[in-house]
Amino acid sequence: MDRANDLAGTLYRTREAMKNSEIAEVFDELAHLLELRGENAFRVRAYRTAARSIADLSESVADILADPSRDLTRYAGIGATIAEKCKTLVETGLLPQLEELRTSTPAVLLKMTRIPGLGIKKALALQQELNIESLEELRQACLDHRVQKLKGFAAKTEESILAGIDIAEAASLRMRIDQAERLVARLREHLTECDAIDNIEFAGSYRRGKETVGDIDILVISRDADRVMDQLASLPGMVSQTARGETKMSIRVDEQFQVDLRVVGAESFGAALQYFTGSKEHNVAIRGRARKLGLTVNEYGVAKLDQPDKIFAGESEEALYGALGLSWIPPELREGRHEIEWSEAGHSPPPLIELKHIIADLHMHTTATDGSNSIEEMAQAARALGLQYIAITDHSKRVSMARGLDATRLLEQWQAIDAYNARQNDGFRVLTGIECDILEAGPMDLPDEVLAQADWVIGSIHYGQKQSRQQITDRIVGALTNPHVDVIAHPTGRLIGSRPPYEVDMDAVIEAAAEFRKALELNANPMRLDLNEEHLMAAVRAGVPIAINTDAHSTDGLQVMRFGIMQARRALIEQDQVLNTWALERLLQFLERS
Ligand code: DGT
Ligand code: CA
Ligand code: CA
Ligand code: ZN
Repeated sequence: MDRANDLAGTLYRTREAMKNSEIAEVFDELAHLLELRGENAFRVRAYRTAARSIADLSESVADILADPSRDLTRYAGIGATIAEKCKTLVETGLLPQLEELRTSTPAVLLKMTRIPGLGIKKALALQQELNIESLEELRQACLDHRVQKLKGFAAKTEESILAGIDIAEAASLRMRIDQAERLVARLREHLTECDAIDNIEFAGSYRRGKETVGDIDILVISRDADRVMDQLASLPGMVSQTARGETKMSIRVDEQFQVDLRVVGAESFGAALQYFTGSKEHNVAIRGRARKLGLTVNEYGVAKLDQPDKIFAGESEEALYGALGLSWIPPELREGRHEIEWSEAGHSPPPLIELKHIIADLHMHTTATDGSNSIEEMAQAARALGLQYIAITDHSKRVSMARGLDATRLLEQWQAIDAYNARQNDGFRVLTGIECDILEAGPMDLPDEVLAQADWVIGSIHYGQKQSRQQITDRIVGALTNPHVDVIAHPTGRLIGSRPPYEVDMDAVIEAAAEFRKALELNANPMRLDLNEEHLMAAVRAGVPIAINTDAHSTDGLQVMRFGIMQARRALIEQDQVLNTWALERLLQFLERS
């Protein structure tokens, strides 16, 4: 049998087939890179169209390909070339053309396009006309005012580029949690093929569920470190080795992600896992506690101070924490705050929210605006996830780019929702809702008498994000005083790694939410995770209920709830503080709409 086929066959069986959203992402990236290289605009557009249609398909590309009686090219936007690439992606998880483009595109161009507001054309012009080879050189060019002398660049553009360089630099340093998750899956799959490996854990900030991750820390149990390291070095894709010792190794993947590997024996796996999960602050506190007990802790286990060579309790984390008189501490709490005090005998940390507690999702879009699925499809997908009710919250008319709804279209949508509910007999309920813009001047985008008819009203800021702190705060607090507004979505507007939060006085917002008995959203999209941990803790302290929502724009988008749960757990949030864990009657009572 042909070896390539054989390999593809193996991968096909062991890998979870690529999801449509992942395939779409590949084509989007392909389009982006081709565009960066000044490729033919038709080709670029063809890939973008393909990405869009694949993301919108209601069936999985992998399933269609697996069925010999069906033909992927019969779907709109998918020609023979695209279909062939889909096949490669589904079978191997990789696209050689993309890998090659990634390596041959000047890294500085990629980095420049991460500068907010700097498009591809401007980035290319800067790179070519000023011979820019790094963000540092670009910064200097801005400081020397060489940028504003170029055609098409104003003094104001130069200023905003300068401000954006920090954001672009930070973005290229840390990966978002969803990127980390994908890299972890890729590493896990590849390492699992090596039979010298007895166990694998991913430690560090990834295990602690931080919203961004600096590098991936892999811990492996094996007696043959060399074979493990060879296996990691052979990871398919763009991999360069940056360091290799006897039991540890570092590699760089796709020119941007750092991965650290450590190989340990089974007898010290728990201690190593504890040590490399961190955080550094948590570990410092752990060592402090050990010393008070006359003990010492390191990555091999625990020992008495006067017998440092007699190491014990290294095999598991439970054993290690237990040896210090502590109960096991969930990784997402290990930040060196109060977790050690709680876990001292008798005090366990509060019972944290779990994904299974979530029975509703109260922020999502449909084809009426910029979503890719219908009300029925969103409801069906939510049901399949075990949810009991959802709210459909499309955009209001101000968001014209997404064909936001005016009162007439909104009322029509609500009629369709009523009709849908009337057809159900399993208790699942779709609430009528709206994501209503808080206009630049302050008022809501739709009249009160319309909002009054909704089950659930979200207030959101999408425009005028550059306004002053006072203006933005007044807008949000103003919305909270409107009796029909129930919640503020993504309250600070940040996009992780690409857009800073707007200037807003969150203390004032939280205070107003508490006073008017409103909720605040934790947007679970890994690009947002907004509110952040600190604001979540302050909100909960003030008694403000949190709505953890996906803001899904497709049925796939409903999957991101897990990222929100992780963020909430890190903020010590419990089930009862999350409004979409409440039975529908309780929610309606809270909303005074029952
Ligand atoms: P990251 O990668 O920046 O998102 O954050 P971490 O927490 O994954 O940090 P990393 O990768 O530098 O190190 C992984 C863990 O190893 C860290 O959480 C705790 C442990 N560790 C590393 N260096 C030190 C150190 O100098 N002292 C102590 N106590 N622990 C360390
Ligand atoms: Ca790390
Ligand atoms: Ca590391
Ligand atoms: Zn939304």
